Amino acid sequence: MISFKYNAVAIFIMICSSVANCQVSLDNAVVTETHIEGSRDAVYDRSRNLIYASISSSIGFPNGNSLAFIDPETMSILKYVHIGSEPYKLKLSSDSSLVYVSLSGAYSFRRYNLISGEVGDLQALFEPDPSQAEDLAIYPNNSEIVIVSLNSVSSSGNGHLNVYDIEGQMPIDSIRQSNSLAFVDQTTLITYNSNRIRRLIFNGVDLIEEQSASGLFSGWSTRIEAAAGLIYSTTGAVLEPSTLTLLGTFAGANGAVEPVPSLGITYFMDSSTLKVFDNKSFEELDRIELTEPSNSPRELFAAGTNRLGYFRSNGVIGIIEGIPVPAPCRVDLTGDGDIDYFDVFAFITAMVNQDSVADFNYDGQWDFHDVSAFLQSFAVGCQ
Ligand SMILES: [Ca+2]
Ligand SMILES: [Ca+2]
Repeated sequence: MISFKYNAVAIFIMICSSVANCQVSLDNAVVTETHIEGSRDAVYDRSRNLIYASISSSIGFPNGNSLAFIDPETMSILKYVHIGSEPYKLKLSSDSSLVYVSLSGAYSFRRYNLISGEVGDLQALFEPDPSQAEDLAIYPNNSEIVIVSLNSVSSSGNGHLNVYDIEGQMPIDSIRQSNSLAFVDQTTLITYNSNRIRRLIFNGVDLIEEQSASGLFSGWSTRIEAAAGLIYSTTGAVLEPSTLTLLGTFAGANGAVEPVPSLGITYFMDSSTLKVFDNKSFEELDRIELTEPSNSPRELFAAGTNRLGYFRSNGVIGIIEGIPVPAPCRVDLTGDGDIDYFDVFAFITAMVNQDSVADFNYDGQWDFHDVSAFLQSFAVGCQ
């Protein structure tokens, strides 16, 4: 593992729509890049303060074909869990209970249960030819149900959607041309394909297309993300999902995106530059140039308080510290954006099961101190 750290060069640009956002600065950013051998994707678990990376067979026995657990503070690998042939895309459920792992060598996916440590059954992907998962969207109302965009070996990326529950594929008519997927609320799924956006409703039984629109933004490799009820694209476009209309486009934005709606800002990162934008004016607030540019990041994600993480396709995981990112909302245990009775119930269950999501002070014990910390966070709420 090779790791290096450097201070990025900051360039401040005085364009902002509010006094608060005029203070958004990347001047104190510290970038640490670590090559995680064999890694093909990475996600952050806000409840456990861990990064999970999918590790290919290329690193050999015994750690190839695994899920790696990484400490974002030190970037050390805590453990590997054997997961199957050529793990690739990862998705974490909003309640932090399951990681979905697509297995491109086995044309399948499986669930890994973060509470029990159980490796779920292989679920083969056919449409009807063997397929790989191009994207996965976990149903917010039930983490065991997932909608998968299939990429068949016989045709490239036509975005055929299948739905799977714990028993296997559900008898639901597929919808095509949906390559990048994002739930904007409990039941509304937005999908994107080269230049067409669709709004689908999934109620756990049926998947129904409500509306589609084209020409709002385009590109084969463009992807979408949802945050605070809006859709953000890697082109810089922001979309109102209820009407499929464009709200605006961040000027000069491109690359992996991480919206931070609670601070009114959005980050974008390309091969060499991290930029931060104002969500109201769509103007750039600040940027840093990385001194070691390389492959464009495929993912940009919040990785704890004042910390972003990114994943490059060459297996590099980067951490940028000292920039505005709010503390993760750990008290929202159900991950639905509301702090309520259901989170209290989830906390009690997690305490009884000695699940790490309930270890609020990270000391490996489940006691009064965690209850106290949880109640304090519950009273304060989240940003
Ligand atoms: Ca909640
Ligand atoms: Ca504890």
